[in-house]
Amino acid sequence: MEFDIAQISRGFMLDGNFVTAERYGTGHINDTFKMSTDKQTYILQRINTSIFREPVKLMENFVRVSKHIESKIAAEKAVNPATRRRFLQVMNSYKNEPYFVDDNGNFWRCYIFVDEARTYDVLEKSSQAFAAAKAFGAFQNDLADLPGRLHETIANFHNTPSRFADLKAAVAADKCGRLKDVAPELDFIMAREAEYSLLLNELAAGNVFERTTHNDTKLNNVLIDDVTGDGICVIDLDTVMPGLPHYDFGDMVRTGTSPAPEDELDLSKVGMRFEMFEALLRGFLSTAGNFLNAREKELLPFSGKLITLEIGMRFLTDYLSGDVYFKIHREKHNLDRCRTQIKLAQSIEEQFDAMRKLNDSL
Ligand code: ADP
Ligand code: GN1
Ligand code: MG
Repeated sequence: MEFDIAQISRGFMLDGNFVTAERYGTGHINDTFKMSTDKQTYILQRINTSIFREPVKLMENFVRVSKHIESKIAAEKAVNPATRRRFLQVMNSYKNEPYFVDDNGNFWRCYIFVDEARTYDVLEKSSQAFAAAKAFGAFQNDLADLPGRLHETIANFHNTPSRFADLKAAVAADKCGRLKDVAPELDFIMAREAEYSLLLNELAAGNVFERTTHNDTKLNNVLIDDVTGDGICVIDLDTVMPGLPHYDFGDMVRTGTSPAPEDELDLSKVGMRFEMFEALLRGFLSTAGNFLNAREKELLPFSGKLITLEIGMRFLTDYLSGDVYFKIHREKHNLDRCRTQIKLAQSIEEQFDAMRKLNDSL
C-alpha cells in the first residue's frame, strides 16, 4: 500500500490496535480506507488538499455539522444505541484535533464505520430512492437552524455559469489537443447556455433562498440500512456549505434515476427512470417539503436537468484539461462520464413535461 496506514492510525485516539486496512468505495476525490483495530472498524480518509485547500476549516465544518445532527438525534431519542449509526462520529488525533497530519503533510480524518449499511452506485429499487431522498431532505431540515454560516470549502461549487465559463476556457486552451474528440458533447452543452443562470437569477430575485446544503448528494453518499432499508446516515460532508436545496435534489436525480453507472460505455443503457424520479421527489418532499416555498418546489424537476448538465460540463472540462481533477481509471474516462450525463440530460428533457406535471400534483 502506498501509505503506511498502521502508522497513520496511531495518530488517532482509537479503540484497540491496528489490524488491517483496505481501499474502500468509489469516490472520485479523496483516498478512502476501511480500517480495523481489534476492537472497532473505522473509515480513514486522506483529504485531497489540492482540491480542498483549507482542510482545517473543512474539518471545522465537518465537526459542526455532525455535532449538530447528533444533537438533533439525541433530542429525538436519548438512549437508543442505534442512533449512534445516524451521524459520523469523528475521532480526534492525539493533538486533540479532528484530523491528523502525517510526516509527509497529508491530512487524514477518521470516523466510525457504520455497520450493516451500504451505499449504492446504482439504485436497485424505488424504495431506495425514496429512502435516500428522505435522508438528504432530513439533513437539510436538521441543518436549517445551524448557528452561523459554514465555510465555503470550494468557492462557486454549484455556480453553473462559472462552471460553463471554466469549460469555455478549457476549450479555448485545448491544452491536450482533445477538442477534436468532443464536438457533439460540446454542441449539446453550448446549446443550453440560456438555462445555466436560471437558479441564480431566482436567488437574486429573492424567489428561492440560500440554506445549508450537502452539495454532493450522489446517491452513494447516503448509507442505506441493510435491515430496514432506511437512509441511515448522510456521509461525505466535505462540501456541506451554503447552497440551494436544488443542488441537492438535482444531484439525486442525476445519480439516482439512471439504471447504468456514471461511466457506462453503452449509452443505450442510460436514461431517466420515471419511477425513480417520482420516488426521489416524494422522499425529498416528505422531509424538505415543509420548509420549501412554492417556487422552490416548482423548480425541483429543472434542478435535475441543470445539475446533470453542470456535472457533465465539469467532466468535459477535466477531460480537455488533461484529467487533473477527478480520479480516472482508464483512458477517456472523463469523456465517458460526460457522455452519460448528456444522454441522461436528453432523457430528462424528453420526460420533462411529465416530471413537471407530477411535481405540480404533489
Ligand atoms: P469520497 O469523497 O471519496 O466519495 P466518501 O466519504 O463518500 O468518500 O466515502 C467513500 C465510500 O466509503 C462511501 O461511498 C461509503 O460506501 C463508504 N463509507 C464512508 N463513510 C462510511 C462510514 N462511516 N461507514 C460505512 N461506510 C462508509
Ligand atoms: C465528486 O467525491 P465524490 O466522488 O462523492 C465531486 C462531485 C461530483 C462527483 C461526480 C468535491 O464526488 O462534485 O458531482 O464527483 N466532488 C467534488 O461523480 O468535486
Ligand atoms: Mg462520496
